[in-house]
Amino acid sequence: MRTDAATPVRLEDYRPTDYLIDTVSLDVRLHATATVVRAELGIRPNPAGVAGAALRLDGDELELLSITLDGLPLAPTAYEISATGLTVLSPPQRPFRLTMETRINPTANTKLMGLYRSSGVYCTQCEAEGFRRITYFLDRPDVMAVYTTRIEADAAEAPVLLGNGDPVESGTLPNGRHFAVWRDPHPKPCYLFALVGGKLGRIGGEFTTMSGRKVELGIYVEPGKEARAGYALDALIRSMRWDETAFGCEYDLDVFNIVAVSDFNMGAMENKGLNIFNDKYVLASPETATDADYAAIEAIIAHEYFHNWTGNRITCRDWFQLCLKEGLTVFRDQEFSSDERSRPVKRIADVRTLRAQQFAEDSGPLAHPVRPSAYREINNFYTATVYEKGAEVIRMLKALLGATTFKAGMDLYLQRCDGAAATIEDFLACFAQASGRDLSQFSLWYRQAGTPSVAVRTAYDAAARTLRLDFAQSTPPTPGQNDKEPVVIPIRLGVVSPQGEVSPLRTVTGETLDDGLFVLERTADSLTLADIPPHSVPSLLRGFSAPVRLEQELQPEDLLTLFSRDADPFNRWQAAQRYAMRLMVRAVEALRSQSAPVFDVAFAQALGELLLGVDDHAFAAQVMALPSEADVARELGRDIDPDAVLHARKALRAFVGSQIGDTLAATYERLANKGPYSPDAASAGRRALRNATLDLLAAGDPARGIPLAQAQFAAADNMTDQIGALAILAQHPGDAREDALEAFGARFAGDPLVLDKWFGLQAAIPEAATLDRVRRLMSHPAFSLANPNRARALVGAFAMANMSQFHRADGAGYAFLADIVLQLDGANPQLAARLLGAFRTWRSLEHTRRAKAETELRRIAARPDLSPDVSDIVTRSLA
Ligand code: 0A1
Ligand code: ZN
Repeated sequence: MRTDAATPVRLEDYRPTDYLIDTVSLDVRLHATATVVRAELGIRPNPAGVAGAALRLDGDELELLSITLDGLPLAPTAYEISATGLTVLSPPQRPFRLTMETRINPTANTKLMGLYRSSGVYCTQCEAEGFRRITYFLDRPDVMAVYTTRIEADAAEAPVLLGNGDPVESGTLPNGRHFAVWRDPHPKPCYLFALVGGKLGRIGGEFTTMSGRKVELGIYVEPGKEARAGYALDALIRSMRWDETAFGCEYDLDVFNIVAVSDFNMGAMENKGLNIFNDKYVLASPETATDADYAAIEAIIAHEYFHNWTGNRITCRDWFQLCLKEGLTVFRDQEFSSDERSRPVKRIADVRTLRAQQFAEDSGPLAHPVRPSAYREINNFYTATVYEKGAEVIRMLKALLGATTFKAGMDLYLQRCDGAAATIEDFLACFAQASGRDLSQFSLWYRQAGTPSVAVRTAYDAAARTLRLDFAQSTPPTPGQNDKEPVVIPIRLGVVSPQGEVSPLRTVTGETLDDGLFVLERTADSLTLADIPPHSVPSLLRGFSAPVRLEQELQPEDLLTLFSRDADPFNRWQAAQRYAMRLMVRAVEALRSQSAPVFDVAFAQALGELLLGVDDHAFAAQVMALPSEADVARELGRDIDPDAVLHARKALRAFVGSQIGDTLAATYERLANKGPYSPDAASAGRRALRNATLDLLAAGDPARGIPLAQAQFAAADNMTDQIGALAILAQHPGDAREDALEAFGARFAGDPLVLDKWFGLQAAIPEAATLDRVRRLMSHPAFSLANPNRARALVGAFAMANMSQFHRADGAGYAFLADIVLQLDGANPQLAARLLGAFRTWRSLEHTRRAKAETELRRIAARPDLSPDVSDIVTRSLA
C-alpha cells in the first residue's frame, strides 16, 4: 500500500532523474501465484541529474529475491527497501548493469495494475504507475529504454505469448513449458510495456504501409469469440490508412497486436505494438452489439492506434503533460470518426459528451485545468477535462490558425519531438513557429480550469441595417483558482436572415470576416456587422467552436428560425435543444410551485416538420433526443430538485409525443428495416431515428407505443433494435417491461457484455423501487463487483445515469454508493474512486439532498486506510 497520499506531486518541482535506464532485458516466468521476473537494467548517470546521488527505484508489492550489480551480489548494506521502492545507496558513476529478481502474485492482483490474470489470461497494465508492480524501476515517462522481453510459461496454460515490438525467438522447454522473446527497438517509457500469456483465439490481417512495410495484424480474443473481432480488425486497417493520409503517420514495426481481456479498469491501452483492450471495445456482432458499440469500437481502436505517434513516438515528460498525448489523440480519433461517418452528427455527439462529462466536472469540486499543476493520485486525472477538453483546445488551435498552418505545426511537432518525452510548451512552440504567432494567451486554456461563459447582447439598427454584437467573457472560480484571466475564444458565426445566409459577413469598417471567425480575446469586445436585413438572427459558436457556455437571449421565433434555416447543422440542433431546455426549465419552476407545466405547440410542430422532410436520419435522431436530466440540472446550476427535473422532462416528452403522434408513428413505419443488418453510419442513423420516434410515441401515447415496442423487441434481428425496444419498455412499469426483461436476461445469460446492457437499463429506471432492484441484481449469478465492466454497468449506471434515484431525497442512493466504494476500495481503488466521482455535483443540489450527500462523503473520509485514489477524490469533493 502506498503511503504518500498526503504529499502532492507538483509540476513546478519537476527535475530530471539522476540516472537513466537505456536498456531493459526482462525474463518473466509466468506462474499463477508466483511469477518470477528477472530484470537486467542498463543504467548510467544522467548528465542532467545530480552527480553521486543515490538511485531510488520505485516498487510496489514486490518481493525481492536477488540483486546484483555488474554481476556481483549487492551487499545488504548497499541498498534499502521500503514499501514504495528500493534505493541503491552509492551507485557507480559510470554505466552499470543492475540485475534484480522479484516475485509477484498475478492472481492476487485485484487492482488490475501491473501483471494480473483476467479469466485465466496473464496480462499487464502499466499506465500510469503499474510497471513498478512488476519490477523495481524509475517508473516515470521521461526514462526511455529499449526493451527485450523473454516470456516463459506452461505451454498448455499459456500457448500464446505476446510482447512489445517484434517476435525474435520462441521454443519449447522441458516440463511442458515454452518461451517467446520479443524485442522492441523503439525506446519507450515503462508505462508502454506490456506482455500477455494465455489461451486465446486469433484473427489476423495484413497492412502495407505507405513506404511498403508489410505489417502483420493480430486480434486476440477469448477462444470461440473470433468471429466477433472482425469489425475491430476492419477499424484497425481503416485507422492505419487514415493516419497516413491525414497526418502522414506511418506504422513502425512488423507486427501490431491487439488483445481483448474481460477485466480492465479503463477502455484500452496503447502499449507499443501490443494494445490491450477491454473486450467491450473489441467484440461485436449484430446480435450482441449496438450501433453505438460499433461506433465506440471504431473510435477506441483508432484512438489506441493513433497513440503510436501521439503518445508513443512522442511521449510525455511527466504526468502533468498527460493532455499532450490524450487531448491530441482524442482530437485525432474524433477527426477520424468524422471522416468515416457524418461530421456534424459526430460533432453533436462529442459535444453532448463534453457537456455531460467535462462541463459537469468543471463546475464542481473536482474541477482542474487541462494540464493540472499538482496531483495526489495520477490515476484520478484520466478525466474528461484532460481528454475531452484537451481535444477541444486542439480544435480551437486549428480554428485559430487555419487548417494549413495547423498542419504545418503538426508536421513540425511530429518531426521535432519524435523520440522525445515532451511538454505542452514543446507542442505549442511548434505551432507558434509555424504560424509566427504568440500563443502565450492561448496557453491559458491549459492552465486555467472552469468553463468560460460568453454573454452576448445584440442590437439591430434598422435605419443603418447594422447588427451590433457585444461579447463579454468570464470564467468562474474553481478550486485553488479564484481569479481568472480572459482566454482566447474563437467564435464562428453567421447571420440567418429571412432570405437565408448573409454572406460574406462584413463589418461596418469594411473588413470581411474570414470564415465567419470572430476571436474574443479581451474581457469584452464588440463587432458591428453591415448590411444585415431586418429580422435576422445571429448564429453564434457554430460547430461549437469553443468549449464555453453561450448566454444569448433568443426568443422562440429566433430559435425556430435557426432550427429550420441555419446553414450550420450543429446550431440547428443546438436551437432545438435550447428551445427544449427553455421549456423544461420553466416546467421545473412550475412543478416546484405546484402548478402544471405549459409547453409550446410550436416546438412540437417544428420537430414534426423535421421528420416529414427528413433526409439525415442520424441528425434527426440527435434532435429528437431532448436534453437529458443532467443537462437540465446543469442549466439550473443550483438548488436542484432531481424529481422536479425528471418530471419536467417526462412531461415535455409526453407532450411532444402526443402532439405529433401520427407523424412519429408514420416515420417509425417508413424507417422499417429492409435487408440484413449492417453497422454502417447511414443504416445506424436510420435505426437511431426509428428508435427515437418510437420512444417519443410511447412517451406520449403508451397504448400505441408499448405494443409496437413489444413487437420490435420480439422480432429484432440485431441488438440495436432489441435493446432500443427494451429501453422503451423499461420506462413504462408493468408486465410488458418485466416479461421483456426476463426474456432478455434468459436469452443472454451466458454473455456478460450483453448482460451489462441489461444491468444498466434496469439500474437507470427512474422509479423508487430501482435501488432494491439494483441490490437484488448484485446477487445475480452473472454479477461480480470485482469485474469493472459489471460494476460500472450496474452500480455506475445507477449512480451516473439515474439522477432521480441516485439523488433520492432520503439519501439511500448515497448510502448505497458509499458502501460499495468502501467495499471495493481495498480490492480495486481505481474503480472505487471512479464510482465515487458520481458525487461530483453534490453541492448543486437542494439543501436536504446536499446534507445527505455530505454525510456519506464524510463517512467515507473518516475511514482509516483509504487508498490514495479514494482519499484524493473524497478530500477534494469535500474541500
Ligand atoms: N492511455 C489509455 C488510457 C488508460 C489509462 C490508464 C489505464 O490504467 C488502468 C488504462 C488505460 C488511453 O488513453 O486509451
Ligand atoms: Zn488515450
